[in-house]
Amino acid sequence: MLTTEQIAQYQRDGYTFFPGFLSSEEAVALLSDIESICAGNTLAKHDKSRLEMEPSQPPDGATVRRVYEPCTYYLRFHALSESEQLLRCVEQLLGSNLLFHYSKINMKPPAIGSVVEWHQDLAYYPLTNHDSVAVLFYLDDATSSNGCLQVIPGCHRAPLLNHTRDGFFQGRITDPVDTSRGLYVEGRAGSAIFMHCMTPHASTTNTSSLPRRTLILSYRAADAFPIYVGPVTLDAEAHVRLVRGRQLNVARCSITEFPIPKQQRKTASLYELQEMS
Ligand SMILES: O=C(O)CCC(=O)C(=O)O
Repeated sequence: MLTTEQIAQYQRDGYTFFPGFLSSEEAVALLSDIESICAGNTLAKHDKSRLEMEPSQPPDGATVRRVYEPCTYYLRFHALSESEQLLRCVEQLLGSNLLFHYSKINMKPPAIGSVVEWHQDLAYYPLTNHDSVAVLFYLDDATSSNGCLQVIPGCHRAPLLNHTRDGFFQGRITDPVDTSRGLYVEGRAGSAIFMHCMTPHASTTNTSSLPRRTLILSYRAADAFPIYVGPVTLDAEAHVRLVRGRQLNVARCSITEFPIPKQQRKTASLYELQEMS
């Protein structure tokens, strides 16, 4: 369960930190599954439906930067996404009717781990309200030198920041970002961060010799319905499932205007989109 202080921090700052959410055995078991999932893939020959490689490596390089939708495809990740301990925390933030939305693993490998530019998650998938949370699990110790998450606290109540240039969605905030207000959220392997979908966040390249693998799961309230912005909405909905309570038939609309993330071309991930920008 989240403590009263953690819930208050989430509401005030747009994120909260939960040290030791996973035991070290659980983190190690997830890491060992990740090794098996990634094994045998190279830049030249890999399963594009399951993962994405770091682009700056030779064709036979085996460095993966993202695993897509682990909670759909792999048992241990699926079990975590429906674990009582996790759903109880999400329920404390979003209420009792909950949809699982999507999952991913950002590998941030040593020395080359790709940068994630400042962005707000909701800009990618407009919903009828803001009740959507990302839960980030550090599977390695994460520090500012291996690219831990950075957040700007307290911005989640303000209107969405601009992510568009020349009419097209860039996947990153395109107006100047006041990074002096940014915080590094450092934490040990097994820690979890509960982050509001409107919280601006980023992470730097991994310049260290240590990996920073992070598993990210997203949930939303069952009355947060997607706004259709094109085929990308269908892709974003492909992994949605009810995990708590019941399906709702009435959309709760607390957002009256929303910029449509119009894509210039289809991209595989946030990384590709931000690199193109
Ligand atoms: O991996 C990170 O540091 C942040 C990831 C993120 O914001 C994302 O993948 O949307």
